Amino acid sequence: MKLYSLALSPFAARARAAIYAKDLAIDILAPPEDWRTSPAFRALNPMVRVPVLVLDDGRSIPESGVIVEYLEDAFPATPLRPADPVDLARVRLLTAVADHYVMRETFPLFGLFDTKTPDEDAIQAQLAKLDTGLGQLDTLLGQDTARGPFAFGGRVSMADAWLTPVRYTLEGLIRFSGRTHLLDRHPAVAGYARSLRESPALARVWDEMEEGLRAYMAQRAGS
Ligand SMILES: N[C@@H](CCC(=O)N[C@@H](CS)C(=O)NCC(=O)O)C(=O)O
Repeated sequence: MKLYSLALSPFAARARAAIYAKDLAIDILAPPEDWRTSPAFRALNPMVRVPVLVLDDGRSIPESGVIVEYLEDAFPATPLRPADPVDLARVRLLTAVADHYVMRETFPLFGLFDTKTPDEDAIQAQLAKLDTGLGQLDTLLGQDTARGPFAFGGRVSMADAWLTPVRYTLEGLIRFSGRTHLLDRHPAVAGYARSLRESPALARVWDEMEEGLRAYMAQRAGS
C-alpha cells in the first residue's frame, strides 16, 4: 500500500499521523512530477489533490478524512477513535472545529501577508476571524478535564491527526507574518506544540512539515 503525500500539506499530514500512530507498513511517496496534469493520477483521484492512498490491488482512496477513517476500519489494532460514542463525537468535533474555524481562516492570511503592499485592514479582519476560531478551539480543549498532552483524553486520537498539522500551520503563519502574539490568548492551542512531542508519531509529522517548509522556502529563494 502507498500514500501519495507532500511533506508540507496539512491534509497529507493527517493521513501520515494516522499511519505513524498506528505503525502501519505503508510507503509514503511524493506524487509523480506531472501529477496535476497526468491522466493516471486523475484516475486515482478525480479531484487531483494530495493525499491519495493506493491499495495493493490498485484501488485508490482520496481525501484525508476518508483515508483516516478507512485506516481505522481496516487496521483497528491501535484505535484512534474512542470506543465511547460521546467521546468519539467530541473527537470529531475537535477535527471539525480545527478544520472549519481555524485552518480555513489561516489560508487567506498567507496570501494577505505575501505581498509588497499588505492591506492592513484586510489582514486585521482576517486575523479577527482566525482569533474567533482559535478561541473556540481553545475553549473545547480546556473543557476536557481528562486531557493529557494530546488533543483529547489521555491518548493519541484522530483529533491529534487534525490538530498537529493545524498547529504547525499556525507556527508557519507566525513566522511568515512576524505576528508573534497570535496565540497569546489561546494557551491550550499554543502549548499543544510542545506537548504533541510526547508522541513520536506526532513529532515526526511536525518535523516533516518543518522540513517541507524549509525546502519550499529554499526553492522560493532560488526561483
Ligand atoms: N479535501 C482534501 C484537500 C486536499 C488538498 O487540497 N490538497 C492540496 C495540497 S495541500 C492539493 O492537492 N491541492 C491541489 C494543488 O496543489 O494543485 C483532503 O482533505 O484531502
